[in-house]
Amino acid sequence: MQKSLALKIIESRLVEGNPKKGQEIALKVNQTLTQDSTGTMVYLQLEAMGVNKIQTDLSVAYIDHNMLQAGFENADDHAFIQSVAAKYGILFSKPGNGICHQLHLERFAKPGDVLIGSDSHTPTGGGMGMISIGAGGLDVAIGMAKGTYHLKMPKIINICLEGKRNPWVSAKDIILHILEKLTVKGGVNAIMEYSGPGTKELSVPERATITNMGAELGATTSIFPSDEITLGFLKRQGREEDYRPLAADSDASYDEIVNIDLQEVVPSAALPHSPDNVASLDKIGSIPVDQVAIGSCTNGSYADFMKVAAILKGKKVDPGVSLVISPGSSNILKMLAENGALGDMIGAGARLLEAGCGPCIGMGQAPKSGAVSLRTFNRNFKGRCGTTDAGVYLVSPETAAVSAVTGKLTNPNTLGPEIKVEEPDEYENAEGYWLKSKPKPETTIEMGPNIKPFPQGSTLEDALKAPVILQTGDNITTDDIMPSNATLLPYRSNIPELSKHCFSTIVSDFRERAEKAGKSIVIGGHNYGQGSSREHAALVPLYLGVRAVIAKSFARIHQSNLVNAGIIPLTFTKEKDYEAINEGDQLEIAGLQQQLKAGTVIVTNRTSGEKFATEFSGSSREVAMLLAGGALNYAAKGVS
Ligand code: MIC
Ligand code: SF4
Repeated sequence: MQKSLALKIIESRLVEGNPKKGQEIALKVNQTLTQDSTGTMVYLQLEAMGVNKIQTDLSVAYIDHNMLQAGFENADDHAFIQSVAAKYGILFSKPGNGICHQLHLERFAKPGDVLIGSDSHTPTGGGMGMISIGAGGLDVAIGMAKGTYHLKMPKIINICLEGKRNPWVSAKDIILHILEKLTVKGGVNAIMEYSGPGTKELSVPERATITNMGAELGATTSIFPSDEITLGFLKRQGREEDYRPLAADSDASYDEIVNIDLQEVVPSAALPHSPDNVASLDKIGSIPVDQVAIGSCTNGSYADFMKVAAILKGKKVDPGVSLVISPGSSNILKMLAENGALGDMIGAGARLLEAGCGPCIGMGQAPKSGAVSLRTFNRNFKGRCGTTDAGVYLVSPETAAVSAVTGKLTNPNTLGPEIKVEEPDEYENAEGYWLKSKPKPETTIEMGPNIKPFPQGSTLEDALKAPVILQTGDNITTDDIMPSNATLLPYRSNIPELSKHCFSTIVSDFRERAEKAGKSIVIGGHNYGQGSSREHAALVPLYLGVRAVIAKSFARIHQSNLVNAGIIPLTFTKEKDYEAINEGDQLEIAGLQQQLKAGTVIVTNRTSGEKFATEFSGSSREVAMLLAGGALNYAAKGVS
């Protein structure tokens, strides 16, 4: 059989199972990355596992999310992570160095390797021909401890890029076009493998923009071939030795093929409040804009900012617009400062933030009430920017920059000939923010007062009787389940405090409902738990007594996080049974352990008297985890 690139890499790193679609496999993990807002939990779990030595070739702990230090909490988390990094010899990236995905692409992504990261945008590394997968924190902790990662073998979808793009069509417009076509569910349980002549049109940072937003398709990961363009990028990064040419066989077989004609792609935006709500700029029209934010792990590259600077040079930001810029890494910031581009942006009236996630995760720069905010980011879920009634439009850096000047949504093609930016001969490699050391097992772990023990599941009871305390619609995000913003991110290591805000975008009294019920069940629609990898969206419900979530379908990472936490994720066998359930209904499951092993779980609705069937789609290993009360209890039993 002619093989896809993804299958070739998976086979080369396979340690368990048969890579057939839907079957559980385990891969050797070469690299891990964590960021601080999920990292505190990862390292608390690593410590709880009593690990002596980590098993990866490289593990990196980045501080990039919780950068506002309005109180001691974030700084305490940073100190905690720094001390754990020293203990295990994990490379530590200090605050200010930049966003994990941007830095990892620059310095460490390696064609053919396997990376797992406690952040859903880890697939950014796919731009470099590596299998890089976003995972829950506990999976990353286990990845470090055991050097392996379990997943269900995804289907492999080939996205064939054909034709030549038109002037002013950016990589962002290409992925928005794919999102419009495939939707936020289009990549669930799939690897998106790019091929075709159109790939030769794209630099590594542009490929990374596309693989980054594969997360918004719900994909397990996305990957580009490793070719002469990859080699060029690695040379500029001074690490040519990491290059390996990698591609699919010429007649590789795929589960699905999607052809994209680049000629058809036009400058576009994702309208509020979903990344797949895409329309062309011409169709949306020139709506007035209040805020423009440029940066993030999607569009924080050197070339992105050089284009922005070229558009802004000698001009002035519109009086009604607040333009905020946050380059993806300190290396990029330094280059922009040294070559004058930063001066051009500041001269036009841009507000400069440090290199980090910043406004993308609502850490400051919440727009004004009812604002239209154009962002070069990847998610525009309601309220994520910090202002519930603001509308966020996801756009390319070129569209963002020209609109900042005109004060209204503007197609960059109105600027005339396209601005082309060459990559520099040599990328910067600022050493000042990295802390490298050999493992120092004697290191004292710094635990500030905000760091509280995390909840753990208990052995599964054989009968569950609990009320439905919430019924949600489709596409509920982890930002809905456990919102994140400048007020809440400081509590990522304090589950009791976070629990006050669980589901607060949907109902104001979820915690009260849960406390009243003791044990409870949540009902969801399709794609339940899409978005981030944050396991807090499972740990907080666990803490509040949620024992099962029954949904029409789940997003991949969240489903694993539920199992890891010891909450049972079940899917309706017949979707129409969702309609027959009401909040407050008492549900009962008898013989739970046996039923889970069999894969079909019958639920009795004691309120209506009806019975309905649900499925558990996990592996036998995951059943064993649920029986043990979650992944940590399971690991403690000495099984992998
Ligand atoms: C996000 O973009 O939603 C985040 C914040 O990076 C999350 C991680 C988190 O919640 O800490 C993600 O994408 O996984
Ligand atoms: Fe950071 Fe935003 Fe990227 Fe998440 S999506 S890693 S918050 S820049």
